[in-house]
Amino acid sequence: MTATHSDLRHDWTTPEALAIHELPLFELVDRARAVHRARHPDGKVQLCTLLSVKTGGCSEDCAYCPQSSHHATGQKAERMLDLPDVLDAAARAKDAGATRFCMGAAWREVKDGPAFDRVVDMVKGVKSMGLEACVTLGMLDEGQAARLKEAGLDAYNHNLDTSREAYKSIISTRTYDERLATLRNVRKAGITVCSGGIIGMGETISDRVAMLVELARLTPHPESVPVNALVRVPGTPLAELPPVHGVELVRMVATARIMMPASRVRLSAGRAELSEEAQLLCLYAGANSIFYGDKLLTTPNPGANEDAALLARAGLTAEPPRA
Ligand code: SAM
Ligand code: DTB
Ligand code: SF4
Repeated sequence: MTATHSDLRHDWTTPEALAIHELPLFELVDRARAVHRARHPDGKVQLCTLLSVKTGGCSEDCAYCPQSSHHATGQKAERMLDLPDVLDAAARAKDAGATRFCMGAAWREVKDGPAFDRVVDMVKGVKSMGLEACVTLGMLDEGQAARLKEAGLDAYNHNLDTSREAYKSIISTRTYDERLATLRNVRKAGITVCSGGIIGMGETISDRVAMLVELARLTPHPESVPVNALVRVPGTPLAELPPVHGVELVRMVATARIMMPASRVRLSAGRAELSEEAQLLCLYAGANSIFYGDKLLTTPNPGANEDAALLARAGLTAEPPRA
């Protein structure tokens, strides 16, 4: 299969995506690999480091999230980090080889005021260090998106998380359409869109591919698509669900790669419970980005040394810093 610009389609349907997702595994991986090689011939892996700049105490009831105040996870509401601490962490991430620094806040939405002003300063500071800057702050209006753009923000993460159908059983405090409205505001401001979801929350395979269809119907496609496996945090309503099998992640990554050929597909939360072989198969099947650093937002991630060793063993190289 030759991938050309005409392979960027926005008219995907769920049955069509399901047929791809359900192909025999090697057939699926072969197809995804062909798209991947045509579109991303350098084969480099983007390393993104996460930092939670405002942890816990969130008013939303997202069933998967350890930071929701609706669940007794033992995660305390902390005060927002100060600018110098964030910049220190960004410098450490850069030294360790990350090219993107992603800052998260446990907010339902951005509110104008001192906290948002501080985030704007964080973005400016991170950019001045030569790193790409990404934030994930909840819902955002057009004016706030424009301010972030002006500060130099490269990407805004806002996940659809699951299908429109399944969304209602995972979150009751906001709607799918609100999620899509924020993505429109981000796009309109000229910031690149990072949006993906989580598998392993009790959804059907149809829900998984329906989420990919929602993402692939966005025009343009999100530049980054994080594929997370649920991190089952004690105290959340989803804590007792069975773990995601590595092959399920491979299928999701490969299907995302085929549907959104030009996007970065990020193998995101859940790697700490995944074998190295399964991670490598995800990277082979189209993932070209990972979260890099000992911690995601509040839960553990493989250590930077472990990831460096994983890439080295496979002869994979990290994306170099931008000149
Ligand atoms: N509060 C903002 C929001 O919800 O958009 C930003 C931070 S929120 C923690 C960012 C994303 O992290 C969620 O959309 C979800 O996809 C992911 N996430 C949160 N908890 C997770 C978990 N236990 N396992 C996997 N992904 C998780
Ligand atoms: C994304 O898709 N996954 C990241 C990032 N975007 C913000 C967050 C994962 C969080 C996992 C649970 C935690 O560490 O709190
Ligand atoms: Fe709050 Fe975001 Fe967690 Fe939902 S996912 S509870 S909005 S921090």
